[in-house]
Amino acid sequence: MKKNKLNNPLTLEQKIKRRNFLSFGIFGVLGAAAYGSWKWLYHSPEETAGITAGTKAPLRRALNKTEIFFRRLTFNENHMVKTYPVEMAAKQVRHNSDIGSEDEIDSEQWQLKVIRKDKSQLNISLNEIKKLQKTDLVFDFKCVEGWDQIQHWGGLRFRDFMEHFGLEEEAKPSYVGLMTPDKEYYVGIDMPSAVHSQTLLAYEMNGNPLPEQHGKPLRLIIPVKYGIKNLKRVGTITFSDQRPPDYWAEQGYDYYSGL
Ligand SMILES: Nc1nc2c(c(=O)[nH]1)N[C@H]1C(S)=C(S)[C@@H](COP(=O)(O)O)O[C@H]1N2
Ligand SMILES: [Mo]
Repeated sequence: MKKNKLNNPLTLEQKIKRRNFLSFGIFGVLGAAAYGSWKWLYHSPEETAGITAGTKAPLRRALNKTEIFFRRLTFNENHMVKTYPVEMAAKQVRHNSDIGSEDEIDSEQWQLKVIRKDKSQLNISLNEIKKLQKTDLVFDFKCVEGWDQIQHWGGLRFRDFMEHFGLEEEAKPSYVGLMTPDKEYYVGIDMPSAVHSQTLLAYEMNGNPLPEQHGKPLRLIIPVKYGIKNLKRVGTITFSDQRPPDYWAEQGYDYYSGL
């Protein structure tokens, strides 16, 4: 006992007290820091309205950085979505919501509006699009609601569309925005996914013109993304470095919605 005391001047009880003091002290400091950070986040401004579901700006910045990190890690322009023999495509094609594409439409009257970088507008008819090289694609279409189906679509590759209509300057911004003619449904697509070689401006399903409920006369088919991004009945296409408005992202769904 005596020897012990000489080696270590603190008694066991004193040691425990000191440890307790230290642990509670650290606990308190960390707790205060956590509370401070929460308060800071709580009082920091909301993110820009109308693009995503509405969180705090600093949190959204962090989420966006995380997203870009994983996109760089996983997205590869040379990576192709699996395709299937045409016989495997569904004859009874599943149908989902029709926001912005429920009314009847005359394909002859319809025109695709493209807003160029200099704000000038291109008006493109369906016939002009149909004259160009058609690409057929049979792939597994996936809806976030939990269904998928092998489907056969045909149309103009988005990248061929960009090239044919001289949209080189427009390919530089980070995003493409697509909207229905009535502006009721709209999506934002990151440029690498838009110019992916399996992304189509589709005007055919199972070799026939698109039926009303599948996006007549022209829809986006983007196999690297979930169904929500496959906008039916394209009216207007825009280009920007800021994220274009996105219908489901505004409801809290993932903006990127990639597979
Ligand atoms: N204009 C428009 N496009 C849309 C939608 C919509 O409601 N309106 N729904 C999306 C969703 S959630 C899915 S799963 C697919 C479904 O396409 P389909 O009806 O051809 O199966 O379209 C997408 N494109
Ligand atoms: Mo969907």
